[in-house]
Amino acid sequence: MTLLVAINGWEAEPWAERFRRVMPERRVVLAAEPFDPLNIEYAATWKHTPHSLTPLKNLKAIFSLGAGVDHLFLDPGLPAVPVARVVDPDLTARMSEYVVLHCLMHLRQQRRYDRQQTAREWVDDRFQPAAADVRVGIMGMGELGQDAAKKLMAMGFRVCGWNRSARTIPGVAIFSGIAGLSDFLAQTDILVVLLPLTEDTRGIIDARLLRGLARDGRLGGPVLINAGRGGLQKEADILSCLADGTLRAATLDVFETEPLPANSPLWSHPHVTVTPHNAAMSNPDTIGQQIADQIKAFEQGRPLANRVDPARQY
Ligand code: NDP
Ligand code: OXD
Repeated sequence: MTLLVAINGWEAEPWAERFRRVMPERRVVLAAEPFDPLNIEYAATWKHTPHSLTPLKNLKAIFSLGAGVDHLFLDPGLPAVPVARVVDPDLTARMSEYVVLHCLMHLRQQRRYDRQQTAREWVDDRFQPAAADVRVGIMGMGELGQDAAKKLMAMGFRVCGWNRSARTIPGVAIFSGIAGLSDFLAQTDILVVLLPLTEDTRGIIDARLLRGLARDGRLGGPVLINAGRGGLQKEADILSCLADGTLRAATLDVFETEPLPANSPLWSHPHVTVTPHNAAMSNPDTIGQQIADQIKAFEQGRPLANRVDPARQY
């Protein structure tokens, strides 16, 4: 069997090299190389070129090399075979590092101290809120949201979550569906977005939603952290909410257009922290081995792990 590695936007060679090492009995080809489409039984992809998988008539499964699968469903020619995504403890831990780091940056006002250091200004603030005074609301209590919640609680933050379905998570009040959204927002000082991008969630982070965040928190105004997908947010609304005080600050890892265009006002906004969609990078070492194991199990007749539901798109 042959595995096709079809990647745009990331370096493909380290993935092919890793797959060759962990599945020496199989052929691994890059999309840029010549290959017979009828020999391909598996495809491992990140933002593959739309329609490029359509000729793979013997394809048995597609593996997303990221946790998010919105890139797959952008392809109208996606073959109707099972799709699996990444669920990886390494990736999950990286995302929680990012979320905890940026919640603490906002709690401890680190961007302001950076500016003060540049200006050589000594301002002695004695009365800073503690993590226990701050409420973090996580939209998307899946693999990533649940781990981030645990680690935020270990730091002392008060955490609640918003999900599609109801679920019980010790120590975390869970709100579900559109019916639960306004109560969730009303008790959130720092909004952490870890939702997948689907037809239901596209553009959900808009001015209306941001106006629903708590106004009585200890940070002097609500804060947004989005590490889910750029398509979830309306950047013009984020900027207007920062301008009129609806939002105090934002940390954004993902953007409507990536890379973030050089002329975006987000780059130079004093209350916006920009990171280049690397909150949690997929690691070929861990994920290459997982996909090799998944293929082996699948070929032994076991169900594909981390299967994506095409109807829900996550
Ligand atoms: P999961 O599928 O495990 O979790 C998704 C969660 O979102 C589920 O709890 C689900 O609720 C909830 N959800 C989905 N749709 C809705 C909706 N319409 N309303 C309310 N809740 C909804 O995904 P992960 O936690 O593994 O990953 C989340 C996202 O993080 C990825 O899709 C990807 O976009 C992003 N990501 C970003 C990275 C980065 O570097 N910036 C790295 C990795 C991932 P329910 O369980 O009830 O269905
Ligand atoms: C992912 C990502 O979905 O890196 O894994 O964005």
